[in-house]
Amino acid sequence: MVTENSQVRLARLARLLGWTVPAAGGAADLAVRAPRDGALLARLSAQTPAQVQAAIDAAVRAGKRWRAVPAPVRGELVRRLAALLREHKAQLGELVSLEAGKILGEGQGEVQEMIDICDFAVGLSRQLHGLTIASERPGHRMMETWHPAGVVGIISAFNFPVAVWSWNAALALVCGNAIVWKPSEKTPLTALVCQHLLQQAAAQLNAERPGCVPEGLSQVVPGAREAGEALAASPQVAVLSATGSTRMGRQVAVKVAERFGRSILELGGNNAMVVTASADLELAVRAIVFAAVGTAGQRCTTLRRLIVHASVHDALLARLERVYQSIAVGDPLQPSTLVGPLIDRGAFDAMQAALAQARAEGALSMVGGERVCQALGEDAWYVRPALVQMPAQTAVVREETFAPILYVLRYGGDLDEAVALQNDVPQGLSSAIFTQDLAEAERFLSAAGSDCGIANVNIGTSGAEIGGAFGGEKETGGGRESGSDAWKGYMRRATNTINFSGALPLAQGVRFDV
Ligand code: UN1
Repeated sequence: MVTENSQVRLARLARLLGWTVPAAGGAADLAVRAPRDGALLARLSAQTPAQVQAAIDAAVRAGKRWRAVPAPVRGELVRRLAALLREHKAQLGELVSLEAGKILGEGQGEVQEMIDICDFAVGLSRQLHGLTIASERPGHRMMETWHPAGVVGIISAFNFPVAVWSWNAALALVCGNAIVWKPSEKTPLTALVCQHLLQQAAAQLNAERPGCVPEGLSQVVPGAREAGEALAASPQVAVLSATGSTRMGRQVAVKVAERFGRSILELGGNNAMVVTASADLELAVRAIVFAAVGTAGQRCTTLRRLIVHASVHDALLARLERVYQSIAVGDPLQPSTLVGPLIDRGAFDAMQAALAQARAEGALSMVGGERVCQALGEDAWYVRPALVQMPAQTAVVREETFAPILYVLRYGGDLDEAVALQNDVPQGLSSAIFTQDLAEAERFLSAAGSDCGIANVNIGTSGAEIGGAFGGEKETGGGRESGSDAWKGYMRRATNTINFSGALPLAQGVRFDV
């Protein structure tokens, strides 16, 4: 049952956040809907390419001033943003649930992920380390220096409408860049709230240090495809970080490469878990269900393929079928719900098409997949997560369908067979193995094991922490965001050689006497 009308809830949250929902004006061609009941939340105007260019121009101007602010002071802006996020975690988390349809705990978790990356970035603001390098010439020193890249463009997806922005924004800002953000056209409201909080953080810092944060440092350009294309095409956008489908990434990557820009791509995943004969099945079931049906199967790290050893296959499948039939699907704002709605009708249609294809390709059994909770709204698209046993890794299994479908495959031989299946897809984001056998775990993590950017042992494929680099190989795009040394993607590297010898020896012993 839907308890509170979505518009009423939006108005209440906006009030608590001190933010005003934009009134429909101009073209008002972006209709924002609440996936939980299909209600219209707001109408915004999509930004035209000329408006996006104006935002980029303003960001270029701001970036030139921001790069001169010492990095630890830039960190102070992000520290203040983190404080505001802590203060408003409950409301922003709920707004994420309202606009993206994820359950309350996941909405809160997403804001926690923002806080975590902000904290990480604050520490980083005192650690943008270069190197010193031994020079082959006497009386010389070499070093490596990191400078801001310039303007960083961010294209984000509906499923993590705020956390993925923060991975990019927090790092880009401490690294000395200005940012221009095109949020998903399905979730622009949460983006506007983030911008509102960042502006508040900037005003606080400017009150203490007048003129520190330049006007226009952060721009949000709600829009559809044309707005993203304008970001990709502009030579003034030094780095473009794009999260979304492989189809979108392919277009963005080509456009950015054409002008020798840099892109950070975080695209589709087709994540698998190998369950070996020695696996702890109790633990595996819990990990599988969270990874496969959490966020209604709409994470890029969602578990989509299960590769199970023949000796435990039937027992595991029977346990999973029981859980799948009883899992709580419903209004994401009800605390007891575990699976909320799909984002929209398009997602539902794509899921049904994939299931029909799976049947045509010889599915051996299928549980779930049907539409449920129609009473919550005619334009609200809830499904029972689908568990589909397949005879082989057919065409549909090799594709990413952004919905809760878990394909189950059996392997009978040794681990090499399972790893070959796991790697035999175009995508390479996340992967996992459940095993109690140390040698199997190590083989899975070795160079001959999983070919993904993320490889886990005895945990699922999703729910990564911010401390590690996040991203994947092959059609996932190769980008790395978030922790580890991903910050280097937002900076340009300069190699410096300094001569304090009074002579002019040349490298490689070259003689050039004039
Ligand atoms: C995404 O789905 O785009 O690992 C990001 C996770 C989250 C991030 C997912 N921390 O599931």
